[in-house]
Amino acid sequence: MEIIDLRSDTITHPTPGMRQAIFEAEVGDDVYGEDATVNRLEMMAAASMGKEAALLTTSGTQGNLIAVLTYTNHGDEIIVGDEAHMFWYEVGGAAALGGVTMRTLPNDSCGRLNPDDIDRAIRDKDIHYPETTLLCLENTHNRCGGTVLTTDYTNEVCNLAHRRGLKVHLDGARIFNAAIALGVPACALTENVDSVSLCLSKGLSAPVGSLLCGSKDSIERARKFRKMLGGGMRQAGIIAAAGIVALETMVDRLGEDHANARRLAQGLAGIKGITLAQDNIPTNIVMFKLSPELSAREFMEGLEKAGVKVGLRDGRPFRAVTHCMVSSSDIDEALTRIETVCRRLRRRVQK
Ligand code: TLP
Repeated sequence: MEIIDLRSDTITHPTPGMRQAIFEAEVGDDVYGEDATVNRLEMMAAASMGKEAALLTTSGTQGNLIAVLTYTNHGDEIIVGDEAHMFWYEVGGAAALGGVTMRTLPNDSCGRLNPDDIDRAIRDKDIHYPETTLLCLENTHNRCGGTVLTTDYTNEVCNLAHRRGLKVHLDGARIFNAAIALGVPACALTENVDSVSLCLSKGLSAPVGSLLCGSKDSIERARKFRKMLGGGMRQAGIIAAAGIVALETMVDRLGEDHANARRLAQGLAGIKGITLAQDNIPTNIVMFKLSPELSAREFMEGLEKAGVKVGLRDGRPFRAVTHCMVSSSDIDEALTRIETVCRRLRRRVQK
């Protein structure tokens, strides 16, 4: 039985083209700035985000943390959404290693922060207060179900933050999903942010790596923090080679993942015992819930046996993520298996 793994797009493997590029990669010592493949990837990423420079980081988590270190001083306060990946899933690194407090504001169902809330949360100058120095956004928004922030919204909150003297960092782990969903170039979504961290190892299927993109000065500062965190890699062209193939070949196909996510959502909505936990499915993430009489643990056990993997965390809705390793027929097969598991659970409850 073939396992259909919908836990995350991070489970994707490098494509044959990536493996070939890794094999042939020209390398050098990147701490000396001498890895031509890393340099090329960083230039490509910067160009795609409309920024002057970029820095290859080991992960999205590292890229976000480096952005915090770059734009803040110890003791500052940063504003993040209460559903932000940076707040939930990055081990509190901003606080532990950056020495900043995270002021959370409610994310709405689209992953937005209310501009008035932001305005109110920014601290005045007062001897009692920490300095508010950074606003963090997320696009697409993971915990809000792969929702997208539009260009207009992003520009509006960037202008507000800049007017009040803050920098803006965008967690753009899935920024290309947002761009494809909106039909705009990715750089339109990043024009006014000071930095953006994009991931190669999610929907783009590369094995490792993210890129922090920003101004030349900020990336120079960021490079030093990457070294401090132990992220100064040597012949990293091995990683970057796959990243170049990812940027060249895997962006335009993301629409297929979005179509498969909609197909999955439509199918799930038709299964008795399941309801969708979001109104629409803009990208590749589908959140869904079980009727209260069905047990989440038994559902997960049933799925495991049936060879379907989905995500479940913190008592939240289930999460299914589409990616290039699942086809539309895999989605149909997953739906058949999920339906069977649900039917069995319902029967057990009725007995
Ligand atoms: N998200 C992972 C898990 O950590 C939850 C996933 O499976 O979705 N920003 C966003 C919006 C992310 O979704 C992730 C990964 C990251 C940052 C961190 O990236 P990595 O895993 O490369 O550190």
